[in-house]
Amino acid sequence: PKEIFLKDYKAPDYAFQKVDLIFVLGEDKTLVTSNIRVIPNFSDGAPLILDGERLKLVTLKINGLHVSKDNYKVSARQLHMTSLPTGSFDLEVVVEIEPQNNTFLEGLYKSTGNFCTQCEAEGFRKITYFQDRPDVMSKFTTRIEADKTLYPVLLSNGNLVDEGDLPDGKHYAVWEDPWTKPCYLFALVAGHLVSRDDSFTTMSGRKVALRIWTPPQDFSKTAHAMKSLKLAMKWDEEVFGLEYDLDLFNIVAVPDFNMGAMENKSLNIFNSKLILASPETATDVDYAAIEGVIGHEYFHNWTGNRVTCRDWFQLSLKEGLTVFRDQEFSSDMGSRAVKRIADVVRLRTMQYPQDGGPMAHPVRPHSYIKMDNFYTVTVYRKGAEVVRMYQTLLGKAGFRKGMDLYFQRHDGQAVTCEEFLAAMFDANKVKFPTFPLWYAQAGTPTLTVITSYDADAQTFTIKCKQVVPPTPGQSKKEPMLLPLAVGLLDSHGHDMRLTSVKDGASLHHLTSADGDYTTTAVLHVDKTEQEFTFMNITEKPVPSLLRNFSAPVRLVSDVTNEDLYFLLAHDSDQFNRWEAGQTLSRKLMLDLISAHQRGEKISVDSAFIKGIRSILLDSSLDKDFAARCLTLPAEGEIADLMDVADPDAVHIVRRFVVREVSACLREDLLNTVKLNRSSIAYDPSHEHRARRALKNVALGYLASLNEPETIDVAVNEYKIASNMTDQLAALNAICQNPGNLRSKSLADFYEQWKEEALVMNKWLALQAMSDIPGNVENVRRLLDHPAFDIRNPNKVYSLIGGFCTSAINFHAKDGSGYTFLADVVLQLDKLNPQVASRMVSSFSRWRRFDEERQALAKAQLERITSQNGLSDNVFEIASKSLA
Ligand code: BAL
Ligand code: ZN
Repeated sequence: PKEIFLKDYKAPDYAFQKVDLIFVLGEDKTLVTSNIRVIPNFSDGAPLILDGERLKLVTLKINGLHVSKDNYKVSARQLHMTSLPTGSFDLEVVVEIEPQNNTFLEGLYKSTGNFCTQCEAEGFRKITYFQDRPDVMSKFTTRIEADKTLYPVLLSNGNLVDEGDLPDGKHYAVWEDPWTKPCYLFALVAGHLVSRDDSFTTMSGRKVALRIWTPPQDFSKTAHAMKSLKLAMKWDEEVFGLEYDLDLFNIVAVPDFNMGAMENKSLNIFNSKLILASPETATDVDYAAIEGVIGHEYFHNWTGNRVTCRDWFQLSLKEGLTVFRDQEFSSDMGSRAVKRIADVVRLRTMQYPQDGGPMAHPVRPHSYIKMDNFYTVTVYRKGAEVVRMYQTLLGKAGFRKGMDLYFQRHDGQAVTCEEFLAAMFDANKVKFPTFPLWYAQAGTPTLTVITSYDADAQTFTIKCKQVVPPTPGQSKKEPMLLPLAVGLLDSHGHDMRLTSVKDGASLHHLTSADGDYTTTAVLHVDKTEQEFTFMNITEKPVPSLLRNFSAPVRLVSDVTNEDLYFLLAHDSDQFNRWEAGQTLSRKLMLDLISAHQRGEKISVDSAFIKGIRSILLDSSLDKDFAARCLTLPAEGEIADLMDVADPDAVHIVRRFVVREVSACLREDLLNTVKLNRSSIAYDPSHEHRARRALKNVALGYLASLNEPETIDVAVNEYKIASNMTDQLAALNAICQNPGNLRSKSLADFYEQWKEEALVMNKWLALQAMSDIPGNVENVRRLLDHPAFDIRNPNKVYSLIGGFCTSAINFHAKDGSGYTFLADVVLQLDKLNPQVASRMVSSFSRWRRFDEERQALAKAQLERITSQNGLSDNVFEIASKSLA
């Protein structure tokens, strides 16, 4: 397979000014005709090279005349044309494709009988021959012809400009998109669908029709998505001054979809799981995810569509920025602190391992074999942290100025990360020379902080040391600017006034909008070693470091346990209150793991239990926040902090701590369940979501005791549950303990929900993620269950992806988990390489484990890479994992 490098970027030889597409959709074959106005970008008569895969070329014409066979060559991936006319010309290409046999779910394919598309990153080349790259932007019109009974609804981008009947029971529709776009934003849908209709009046008074399309039986489950869409449209106007630019916005939900959703211009296509919700079938987590992703795809209309990427290396230009925007949207819709906590947990449990493993890559990768493999947590989530750092450094108003300038300069263009950075810096008249390194250097920096107080001088000094670790292909790293937000707490737990700070020899006065001091200072750490001294500090403070997680680093500090309990109780920065508890939990578990490995008896100290209890009983806290504080760091996060990951020891210790907390706080936990039970019908408001979250965390703790009384509580919660959040949480609590009750409850849940595919995915995931011993056999059996279908990505993510998150079963000492995953990957790769390569990624951290496990995992990776006909997708991940 060929590796593609950022450094080799060249502008395209030809522009496509206008593209007219005609689709004749059929059951056996689909004919695609494209008429393209081609304009040379340079004057050297370069060949025209079009990308195309799995296409049957039917006709090829230039200016209405068939192209001679001598003047073109077709290979498996390209159509290569020479002897072209000088100047502009019209190119007509007719191809035949078979969407009904397209199991890759890229390009045009069928899902439950309907036609739909997915073109990002490189799916358009599976529809027709094209310069399939984001810097080729064109105006598209699309004519669709199809059977009227089977496909009464015909949709594409832009405005519907014509429709009508055709002979033989067929009909047609013509869509015209007035905005230029790259082909990855092209979309087409044809099917038997119904729409929920609504409208939104934009800030300039234009009425936009909103339609969310689903199969008829799902109509009732789209109200939340519609509400979220209207909130997102309003939010983007209020926060960024960005208005929608067409009179129609369509969303279609499809059950078979590789990604979560896709931001095609005015015709978003969504994985059903991110649209459909009812209280009975979707959890609070689903509701929040739907709101966030509806926002995300809508926000792409400006950050992605109006201004797009020059090449795929720049993916984070649109994805990091749009994730940041959706995070801010969700924060404004719900609890800011809880959203930040959830995002940081995701970053630390998913992105940090990637940054520390063989697939580590910068936010802007330098090379790829398959672009699909770079829709990663690094590009998306570390990318969003980079965007957040601009805001932390420039302030909210400064960030907005930068965004305004970015759109002013680049509307309608395909640009690079440099252009975004330049707009941010130019608008604020700043230069941060080491900040661009965030785009180029992979690896999570470690920031070590040592503090000291000088009572005589009344100064508090923070000594910083940053190390960016080596990663594959990047052995040497430079220090980069990381904003370190710091507050200092006095002995009452109040924020001290911070008036000035010395950075080396220069003194900076600290001000906030309304005074000559601040309570959170943002220190610019941009050297390997650096010292900051706060002046006029009248008593020894407790430092609150990296407030709101101001930079995506691993923080190591000399803050004591006593300080951490103090911060847990008092910090005005809610994120850092939670973080103090997490740091204590991590330290505790790592200590207990070492003791356990030495064969010592382990115990949980009473201060820790007391800390947990104070959170549980603090009625002033937001209950969702309390629920987060009561949730211990996941096994994966702890294992990731060990020199050699020991999944068995981590599992034993974490479970031990959970049981100890439960045993000590049994009565308080029982009370928490009782007090937070919903007595009324499902209420989606934050207050009620928070009550459910706290109750369900308490229920999980109680069930871990596996005592008749606490199990009865879980069984009772299961029986009285009026919504999926409570029902699934109770089922989860019950299923912690192997036995008859577990089997009976799973069977009961299955009987109740077997007709609801999305609920069945939860049922599969719950079993797959289980840490009951020897679960691999159960998961293997589920492959043959009617609720599973290897062709449906959601089911694969639930069952196979779910299984790989259970460290003790996936990393079972006998290698059975590794063999299972390799078996599935090889089967899946033939059907859907994108999904297969996501699954094979679970192997990538194999070097973190002991020698026996390493040997077993390596053998399976070698088995995969030696397979004939392996996809480029799986080859890239598996071979890089072995390198
Ligand atoms: N552009 C692919 C899906 C998304 O990130 O919105
Ligand atoms: Zn996106």
